Amino acid sequence: MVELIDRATAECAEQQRADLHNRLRQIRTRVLDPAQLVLIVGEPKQGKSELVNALVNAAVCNAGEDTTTVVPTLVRHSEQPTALIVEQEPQHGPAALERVPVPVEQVRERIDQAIADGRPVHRGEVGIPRAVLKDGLVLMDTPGVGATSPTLTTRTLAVVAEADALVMVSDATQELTHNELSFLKQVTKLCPNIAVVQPKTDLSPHWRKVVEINQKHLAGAGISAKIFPVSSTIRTQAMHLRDANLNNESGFPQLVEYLRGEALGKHDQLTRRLVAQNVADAVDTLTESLKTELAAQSPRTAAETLVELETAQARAEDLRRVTARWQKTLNDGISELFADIEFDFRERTWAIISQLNETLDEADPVPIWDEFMEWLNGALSEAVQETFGWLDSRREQLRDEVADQLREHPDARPRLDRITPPSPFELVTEPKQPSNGEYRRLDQALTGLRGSYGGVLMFGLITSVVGLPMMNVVSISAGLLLGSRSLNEEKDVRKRRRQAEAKTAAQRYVEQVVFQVNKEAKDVIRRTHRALHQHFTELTEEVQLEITNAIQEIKRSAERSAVDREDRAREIRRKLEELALLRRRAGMLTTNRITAA
Ligand SMILES: Nc1nc2c(ncn2[C@@H]2O[C@H](COP(=O)(O)OP(=O)(O)OP(=O)(O)O)[C@@H](O)[C@H]2O)c(=O)[nH]1
Ligand SMILES: [Mg+2]
Repeated sequence: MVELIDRATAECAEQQRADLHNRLRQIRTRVLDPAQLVLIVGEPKQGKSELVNALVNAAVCNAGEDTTTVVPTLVRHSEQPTALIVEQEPQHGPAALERVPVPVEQVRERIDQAIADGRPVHRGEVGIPRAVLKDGLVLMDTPGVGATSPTLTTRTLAVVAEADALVMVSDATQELTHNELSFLKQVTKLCPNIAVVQPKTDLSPHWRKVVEINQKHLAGAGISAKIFPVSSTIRTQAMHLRDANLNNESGFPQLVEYLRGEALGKHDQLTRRLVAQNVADAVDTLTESLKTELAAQSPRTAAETLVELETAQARAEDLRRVTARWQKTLNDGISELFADIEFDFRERTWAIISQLNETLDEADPVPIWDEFMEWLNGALSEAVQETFGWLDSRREQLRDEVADQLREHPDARPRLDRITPPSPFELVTEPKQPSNGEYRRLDQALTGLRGSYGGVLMFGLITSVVGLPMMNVVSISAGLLLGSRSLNEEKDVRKRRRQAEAKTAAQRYVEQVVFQVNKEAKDVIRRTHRALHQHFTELTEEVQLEITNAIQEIKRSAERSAVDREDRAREIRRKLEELALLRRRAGMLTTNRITAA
């Protein structure tokens, strides 16, 4: 296996693929390392640390109701008991680690002390002589994940990828939570070798029920993991009393058998799969890029070169035609917009003006003035909105028309920001309410008097013929009648004058708004023209450059000597054969163990 990795690594180095090269180096270290790492993970306070202690029958990890594991502890086999505190030394580079030896029986206190002193503790490492660990089993107690802080989860996840097997601890007092299940789902992708351990069976009378429910949960989530119900407390007691029955009762023998048998047994198979997968991946990537290069090496005949050159030149010619066409479309479209926009808004205001005239022909403008202006402004802003909405869609239409002509870039439509319709009313002064609204009482009295005076005089003279005095019932009545009539006439004249004045003012106002709106709209059109022109010019230039480069490349390649190319092609073909062989061997690693070994 190692030789296979080395061959593949060498090929990667030769093809200057540092990424593939590094990955294979990592795999190599893992294959050579006899240690098989089993990570003990789970939510806080489930009994992870206690489980490790019970497994190795030594209090190497800090466990208890009031202690929380903050840094991982690694427990491996060693003839002599040893303990280390591994500290990160950032001043010696980001990955530099320093190992501080400590007496094994003090390891828990020393780690706590170091953390309390603010030292950058990375993990603890304990080596003890235990049969369980003899075949290279390495246990790692980890800080609780999930509930307390999500960063712990990410840190643990990074380690999970390195682990050979995973033991998820969730105590037997409670079924697996939603969080625990989703954590399991997440980690199966990184490490398919998983067991669920449920400690504290001594505390939970219903642990069998819990295990049964959890089996269903796991099946439902599509996770294939065995469940081991155990009691760390009973195991510790059994070890102390050397009582085999009690040990059986603790559930640990099955767990130990699993860890030493299945987890370790599978290790070899997993490593094979890992190596096969990664070597195959690397070889495939190399093959692919070599094939591409080989295709480029095939010597072109003079005729082929000529055809290619002609195609490229035809493209250039085509581009020139297309450029002329889109420029014409854009310019025509813009001039049309200029003409249309002027007419569009004016047409919308005609309806407003005719309604305005109608209103002011009938009503006296003075009492309704405020209401009238509110209506007028409302109608005008509605018209402005409509005009600019229309302008927006016309701009998009024009952009699409131009873009359609650039077939080389069918999706090359610039985004046009929506125009915010202007508010022209700020630039135009509102018309004032018509003057002479007030008709003073004294003036009214005088006008009435003037009318009645004539009436009295006229009818007084007529009635005086029949001998009545100048001032009589008839002449006075006639005076009153004529007086009120001339008063009414005068009021009417004044009202009409006000109406005429109001109409002129309102129409002038509308004219000014029209002027401002047209000015704004034309500005928008001018800006659109500039933006579209710039965008499409850039696009055309890009295509132009691409074509020029292609033509140059064709010429260069035609000049390159055919002999050189033939040499390189031969070399590539030879490499490809070698890679194919390597690929076959990687495949055999998982199908046929004897030949691969
Ligand atoms: N009765 C009983 N108590 C247990 C068992 N396993 C763990 N405990 C107790 O549960 C508590 C938590 O155990 P720990 O091993 O510290 O839990 P942990 O998962 O390491 O906790 P964190 O490191 O804080 O995440 C301790 O008080 C243990 O004594 C068990 O099998 N039976
Ligand atoms: Mg712990």
